[in-house]
Amino acid sequence: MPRRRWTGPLLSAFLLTAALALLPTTTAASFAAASHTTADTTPPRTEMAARTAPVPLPSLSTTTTQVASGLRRPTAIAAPDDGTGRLFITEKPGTVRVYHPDTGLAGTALIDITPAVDQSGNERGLLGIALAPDFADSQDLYLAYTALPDGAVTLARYRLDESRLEVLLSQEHAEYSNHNGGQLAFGPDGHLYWSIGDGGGSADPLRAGQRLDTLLGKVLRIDVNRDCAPLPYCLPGDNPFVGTPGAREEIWLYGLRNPWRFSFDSADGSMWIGDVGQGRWEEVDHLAPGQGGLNLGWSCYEGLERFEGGHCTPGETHTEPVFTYSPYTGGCSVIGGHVYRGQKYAGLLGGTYIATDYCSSTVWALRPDGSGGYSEAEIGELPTQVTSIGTTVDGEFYVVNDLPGGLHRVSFEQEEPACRVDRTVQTWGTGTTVNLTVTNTGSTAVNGWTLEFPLALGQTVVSDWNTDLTQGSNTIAATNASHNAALAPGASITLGYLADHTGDSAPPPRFTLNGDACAVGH
Ligand SMILES: [Ca+2]
Repeated sequence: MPRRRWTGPLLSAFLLTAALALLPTTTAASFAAASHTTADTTPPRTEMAARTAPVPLPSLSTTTTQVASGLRRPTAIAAPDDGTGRLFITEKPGTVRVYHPDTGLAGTALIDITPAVDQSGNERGLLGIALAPDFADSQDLYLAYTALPDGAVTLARYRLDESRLEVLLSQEHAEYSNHNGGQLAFGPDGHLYWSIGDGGGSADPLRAGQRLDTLLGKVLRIDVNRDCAPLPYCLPGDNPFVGTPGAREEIWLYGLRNPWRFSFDSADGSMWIGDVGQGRWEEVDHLAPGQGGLNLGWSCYEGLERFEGGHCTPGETHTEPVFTYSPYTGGCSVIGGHVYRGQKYAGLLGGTYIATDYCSSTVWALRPDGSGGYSEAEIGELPTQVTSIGTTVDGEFYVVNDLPGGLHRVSFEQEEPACRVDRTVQTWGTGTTVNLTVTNTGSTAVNGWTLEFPLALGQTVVSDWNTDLTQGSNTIAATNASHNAALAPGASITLGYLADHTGDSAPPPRFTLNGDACAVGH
């Protein structure tokens, strides 16, 4: 009979951090990689991924170098394609700052629209920026912000050479201060895409996600290169709801909660969205180029799970995320990133999508696995409170982080993990049995080990084998038994446990062996 010292799951102190999150979820829930169901709309791009990124995802690691400080709650990064090598960085109060690798962060703001910006609450402010494709000539850029006096989410053109702000489109958003969305990006079709959250509060009280008569809970698509009076922009004729009675014709995608960050893959035009979850699931969506009119589920679904108390429309088809995780063990809000298409690390992660989480700072690498699903791995950590991953004109990555106010250059390298854990899981009713095969993939022998990993929300270990296992708040520490303390290079041992669960039976998503992160098999 194994010794039992389990204290049962407790919510961890990260709730305090979550309260500060720019994109907070409302409760803590457990952190675990979920299944990676492939939606019908997944683009067939596996050949390119396999050709350009031969390094297995678990062999990648991420490092960052801080290059600037003193930013005031930075929210987004844009790179003008004008030969200057600059980065533009938005700050929540309503300013845009300029960074150049040779001269650093300019002290004076390039743009200041603070008189127009409602920056009250944690999530309101200047949130997004996109540069016109012809910015070098036109000096036009686009800003997404919450506007005074009522917090309306607003899209405006800013004419840099005239310092003139011209509002194009706004959506009333007075009731709650959270879930403003805020990403702006030009698609491969030259149209401008803008994400707006569901109007805020909790559990979609406005039922916005599934409604087509509101811009809340949507990604919009408009043509800002022309105007169609009385509109200061035009509605692309192939927008999915053009001519649909009662629908807003700007809508491109619906069923979103708070799509804080999305991006287009510059190689294939597919769209990646990080949609911030409520309490149980954060998600990443991947949509084929030109796929408008899709219903991404909220608030009928949160991630892959039916959302209790949500609003469903009978007969609707939902496009599932390609990656979900539960924030219980340290995350809170997904921060969608980009597919790496730069040169410097092309041999390591070309074609790989990188995302993170505001609270856990975990770096996730995702890419199609060649058989209809997605491979994923955790490949290190970014600095705390990253709000945006941005790219240079050449596709290299930078991040900004919120309250620390820093700008960081991101680097990648190949680093073989010293250990690998393969998981065998059997789940039934309210129980799950997990066997973990731990392999020493390093070059030095291990004598005495502790394997640490998180448990999903509501899981409680009942018994263990081949280990002496202790359950803390939501973390397991499994130490060697007397007969399996030695682990020679290349050798494996198997240990396991039986746990009760209350609905989330996901196996542990990550492991450390004596403090070193392990690759995770299946
Ligand atoms: Ca969804």
